[in-house]
Amino acid sequence: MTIDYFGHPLSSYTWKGEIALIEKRADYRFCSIDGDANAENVAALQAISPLGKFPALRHGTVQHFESSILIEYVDRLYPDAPALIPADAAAALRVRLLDRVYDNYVMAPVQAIVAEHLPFLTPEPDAARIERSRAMLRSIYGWLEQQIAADGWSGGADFSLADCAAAPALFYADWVEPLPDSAPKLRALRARLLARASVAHVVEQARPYRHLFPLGAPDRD
Ligand SMILES: N[C@@H](CCC(=O)N[C@@H](CS)C(=O)NCC(=O)O)C(=O)O
Repeated sequence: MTIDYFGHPLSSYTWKGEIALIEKRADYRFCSIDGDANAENVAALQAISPLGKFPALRHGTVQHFESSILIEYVDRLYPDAPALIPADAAAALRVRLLDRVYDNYVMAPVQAIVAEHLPFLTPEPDAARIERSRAMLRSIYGWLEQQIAADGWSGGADFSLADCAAAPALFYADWVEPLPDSAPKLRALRARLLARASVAHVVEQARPYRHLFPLGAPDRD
């Protein structure tokens, strides 16, 4: 049975879940919530996700929102594809930790900065909030640089849930607060992630929407 996957092509958390669907070779249909033509998809999303946040998925009678949760569901649904959450308990904890770090300490400040640059959300940008969020990013870049291996993936030797979170987080974070030269492993990880087919797919899918992102470097990547 095909999974209906609701999201927006430009959305970082939509990328996160779709990267997992592609990695797991899942049978899914991308149900875009972009524009007036997709009112049915918007209504379906709102019926699943209490605040209308995306992504969400529907698989028969099963419904999930929250990207990490729906990735866990997809991971178990397709056991023949490489696991996104390791079977080993300690390794799984490590992967889940990095997933939380990328969502809460990288994507959250990125979203906060972006919100301050969207006049329909924030008519009067708060410079102090922007600087606090940038400082958070600089701090977490330093921590991540200490954590990752020179040639591995985000949560260990294998591509995992942590990479599904890291790919969009590092993609957009670098547009907002560039990864510094002092974080060469993190910069290399971002490049490795962007070269992966699943990540390249979501990046390409978002290209026509880049003008909607108020910051960044749309001419590269
Ligand atoms: N914790 C959620 C975050 C989802 C989220 O913030 N999605 C953004 C798009 S990237 C969204 O729904 N924005 C619209 C809104 O907040 O109304 C998850 O992991 O799925």
